[in-house]
Amino acid sequence: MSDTRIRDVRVILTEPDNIRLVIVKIETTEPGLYGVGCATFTQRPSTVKAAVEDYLRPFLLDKSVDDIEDVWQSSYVSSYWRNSGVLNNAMSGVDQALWDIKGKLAGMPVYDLLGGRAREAAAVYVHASGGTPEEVGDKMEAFMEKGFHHIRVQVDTPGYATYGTRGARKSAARPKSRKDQVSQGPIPVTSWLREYDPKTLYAHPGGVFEPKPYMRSALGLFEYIRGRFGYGVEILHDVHERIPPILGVWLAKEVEKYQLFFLEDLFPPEDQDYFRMVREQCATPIAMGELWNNPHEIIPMIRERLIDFIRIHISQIGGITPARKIAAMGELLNVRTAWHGPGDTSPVGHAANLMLDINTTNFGIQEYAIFPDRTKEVFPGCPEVRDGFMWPNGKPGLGIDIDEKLARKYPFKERAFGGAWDTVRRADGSVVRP
Ligand code: GCO
Ligand code: MG
Repeated sequence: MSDTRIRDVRVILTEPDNIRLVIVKIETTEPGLYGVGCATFTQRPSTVKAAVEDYLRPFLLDKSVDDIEDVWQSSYVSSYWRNSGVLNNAMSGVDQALWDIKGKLAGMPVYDLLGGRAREAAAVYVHASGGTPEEVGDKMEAFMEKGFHHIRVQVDTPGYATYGTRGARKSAARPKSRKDQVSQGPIPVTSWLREYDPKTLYAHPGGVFEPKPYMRSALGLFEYIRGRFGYGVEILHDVHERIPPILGVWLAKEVEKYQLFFLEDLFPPEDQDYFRMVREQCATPIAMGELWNNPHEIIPMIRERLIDFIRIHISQIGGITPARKIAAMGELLNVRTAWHGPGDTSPVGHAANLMLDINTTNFGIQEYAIFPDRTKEVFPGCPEVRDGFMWPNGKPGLGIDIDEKLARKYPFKERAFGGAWDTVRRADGSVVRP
């Protein structure tokens, strides 16, 4: 039991790679001893900052750094209403920072605090996307030459907004601000009966998404990839919750022959009961979780083995403390982890992911956003990825730091619409889940 206490709780906002990141730094009464944690909710960063500075900071000052579990449980009920993304991210920043401090005090990496290593490194997957299947294949080939064996593949749906590709907004010029946002009015009824002409579609920032053209493009991509590379490479795909559920059931059955490593976000959380239909009809491996904030969403899906991979964004459920319990539940039911790890998980969040990846028996795969050097310089100790694996550096705590002086070089930029996630719409103008 150390008598080290929390002296200050600060939030650092930075965006070295044009993605807004939120880091919590806990400074202690021990000179020079501090911890860092990821609290990144990139669409609502300033609300997380307020949740930390206005509520958790006064609640935590002068508490012992030792009792992470007590800090988490008391913070969890300190807002009375709980399980929200903003409050969970705030708690995650504190939680991960306290695990970082505990590791530094113990002189060991967090995975050793959790019981040591189940593996030396964590296999990762990276993102290959493109305008055509050939372009996706070329990106895959480049990744495979670098030793990556698991690759997420996403291809444009010509003329439409497609999640995970650069062509997302080809169907509409992206207005600079709300006042530039112009609607060309609804599409003429006649075009409803055939492939839409992108020039006549609703002009709005996120572009137009239609399920069937997307599904045909995705299936064409998998056919092409398996034809070009065979079955020796693992491919993953993210539906991103955009298609009507019954089409998702059909898609899961249709892709079974392509032997995906997993099919992600086939349904939105609101429709996740449909996974029962998928389980009854096919063996396509299912991944879900980045949109979960609440145990009530998570527990049934693991308890009933309705998923194969837990895709939770760890800061969205409150940090390492809850994540390790969910991983343990998954282990008992043989559901594997695949923690969310895009560019809007900070390098500190990737380091936290890695601590669990190294310790957890039911590890599945780790998503990895390839950070540019600019970002790695802001976060010394950013987990290293080579030969398709993410490697721990063995340093105490999370093994990562933040260079605050450099972080200040990348303040948040002004963004139209407050930096909202794209408003993607159907051709009739109705909103599509993101
Ligand atoms: C993924 C995710 C991300 C999210 C993004 C939201 O599988 O990595 O779907 O791409 O869309 O993190 O901010
Ligand atoms: Mg996803």
